[in-house]
Amino acid sequence: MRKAKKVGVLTLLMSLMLVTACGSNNGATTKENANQPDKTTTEATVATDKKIVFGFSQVGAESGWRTANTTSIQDSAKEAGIDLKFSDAQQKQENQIKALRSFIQQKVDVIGFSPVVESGWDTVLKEAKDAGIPVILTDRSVDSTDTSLYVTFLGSDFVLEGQKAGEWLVEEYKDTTDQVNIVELQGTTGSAPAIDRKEGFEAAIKDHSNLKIITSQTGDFTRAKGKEVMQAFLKANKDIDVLYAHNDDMALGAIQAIEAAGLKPGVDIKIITVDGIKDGFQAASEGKINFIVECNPLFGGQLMEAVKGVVEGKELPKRTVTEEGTFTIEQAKEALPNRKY
Ligand code: GZL
Repeated sequence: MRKAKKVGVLTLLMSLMLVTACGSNNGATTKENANQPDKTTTEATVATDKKIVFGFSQVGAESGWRTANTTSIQDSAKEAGIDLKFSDAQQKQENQIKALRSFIQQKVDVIGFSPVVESGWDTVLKEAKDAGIPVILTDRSVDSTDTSLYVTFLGSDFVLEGQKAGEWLVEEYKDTTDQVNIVELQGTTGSAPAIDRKEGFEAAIKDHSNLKIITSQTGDFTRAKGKEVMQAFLKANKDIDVLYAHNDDMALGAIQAIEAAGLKPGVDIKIITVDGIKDGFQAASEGKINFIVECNPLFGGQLMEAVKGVVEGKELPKRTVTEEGTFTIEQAKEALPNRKY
């Protein structure tokens, strides 16, 4: 009898425990009950605060700027306690589209990406919108006319960067009417920085007819391609006065070609570049680059604030421009020890 009684009490206790466990859904906060304001869910939500899941598709690892940008994003996600799903597209749009679709399938909380080129995003951005996943653009923008497809765009003003480069050149040659032959190494064809840096530079020099872009070609933002294209420029043009490179990496590749041709970079051929990576500052401090327009990749912290803001339902500005400066040879020498990337 006593044994039977014990079993009865035990069964009763176990059934009680079972009911309690189910009632509090084991502390897990699922999406559907996360918004129910009942006490159990609130406690469960607070007690097991779900980490924000942020899917980010990066252009690639083509330049020192990009590497610094990736480090900034990954470190900032860790500091912010955000679960970062990171994908490197190796500079291919189809890889970025694949990554965005995978993030949609994973039902991440927010999607971010730096579009390798401006066009061809409407379809996948509509898929994200239909899935109710907000999208943040960083670094480069898209040419979509439907700005409801993304919440905000955080990045530099590339037209202004090109303008700053052109304005330095106008100042540098203000005392001559001789023709100044300029060769241009463009960034990735179709990318916002390549399109806009060209536009800004041309606008700044347009009233100075002696400042002539005699040839312009993409070096795809890489050192190897920058060197290769500069070799071709040198072969085809005997009298080059200035190189305008859309980023430091192409300029650094071009410097190798200029030196191999027996010419002095920064002296025989003046060099203007954009980004401001440490290697660029090093070359400038040696007098091989004459003017650097900074393009700041260290916006990881601002990006994570934007991700949190979106999740909290905050109103974000459609456009946030990153702060950046310019550096002559003397200024680069001074700044080099403190450069972070
Ligand atoms: C600019 C960024 C560009 C850099 C390059 O914000 O998109 O891409 O200027 C990088 O170095 O490859």
